[in-house]
Amino acid sequence: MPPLVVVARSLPAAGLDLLRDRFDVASGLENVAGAAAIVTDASVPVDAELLDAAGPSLRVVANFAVGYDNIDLQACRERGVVVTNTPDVLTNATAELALALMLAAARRLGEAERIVRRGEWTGWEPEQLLGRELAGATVGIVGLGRIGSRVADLLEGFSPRLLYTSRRERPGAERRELDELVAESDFVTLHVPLSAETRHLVDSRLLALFKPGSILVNTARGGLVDTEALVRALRQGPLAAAGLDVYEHEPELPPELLELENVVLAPHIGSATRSARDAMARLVAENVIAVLEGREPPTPVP
Ligand code: 8YV
Repeated sequence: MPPLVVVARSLPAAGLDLLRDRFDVASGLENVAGAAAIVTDASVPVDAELLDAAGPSLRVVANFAVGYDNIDLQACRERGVVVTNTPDVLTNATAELALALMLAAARRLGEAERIVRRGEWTGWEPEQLLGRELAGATVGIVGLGRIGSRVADLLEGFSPRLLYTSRRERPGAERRELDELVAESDFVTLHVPLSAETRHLVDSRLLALFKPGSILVNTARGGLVDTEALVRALRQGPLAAAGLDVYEHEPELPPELLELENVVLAPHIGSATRSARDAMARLVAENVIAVLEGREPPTPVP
């Protein structure tokens, strides 16, 4: 009998076909007993209970995501289960969405589109929907890892003044402590993983330090931001606007956020391009195949 691979939700054919060629593939966590591999994504919590439901046959949890805050790594380690993720292949797609949200929030695109769709556009107005320009602005990148660095590369044509928080150095950009970065930036974009240390990194204390009229973009994880404090900062300042792709309790969004005109809301689509999702799916399959064939997987989580 080939090993059982259980796909918790779904996986694009680019990866699924590779798995089906070699293994017995089932979908749905109700089939997890006896699985050698589980394919999860960011919306699937992986805890001791799930690992024990799979049982001692389980060798790998392959996350269809670069972020792995949904996985209890300690519980996996204790059971000798390897965890893998999908870095690199979604870096550009996610960085492009961060730029899209910066521009959309700055140019009030959501609000503008709603006016047109409601049939409320009565003609060109000299001072309607005035926004701000990204070119020449000060952009603060929180976390200069793969995605944050790609955002910095993509921003080059806008000739921004770039600030960042990170251990690494970036020539041509200035390193700052987080408090200083938010106080100086016109745009702040988040690119750090969610962990116990970074949960509510952007809280009411930090939001009070943001530059008046600035814009916050979050394509990382909703838990990085205290949503209630964010709503207050969007209503009363100092934030002029926000562009969000991720939320604290996805897919639930607080009604206060939905009512605000100055926030652009996307449904967690950072990596949602055909090429990125296919490459992620292939990498998931390569990780599963490597572990089940007794090899080192290409992208293990450390
Ligand atoms: C995933 C993401 O598509 O990779 C991540 O960490 O947030 C997205 O690219 C999504 O989380 C589903 O796993």
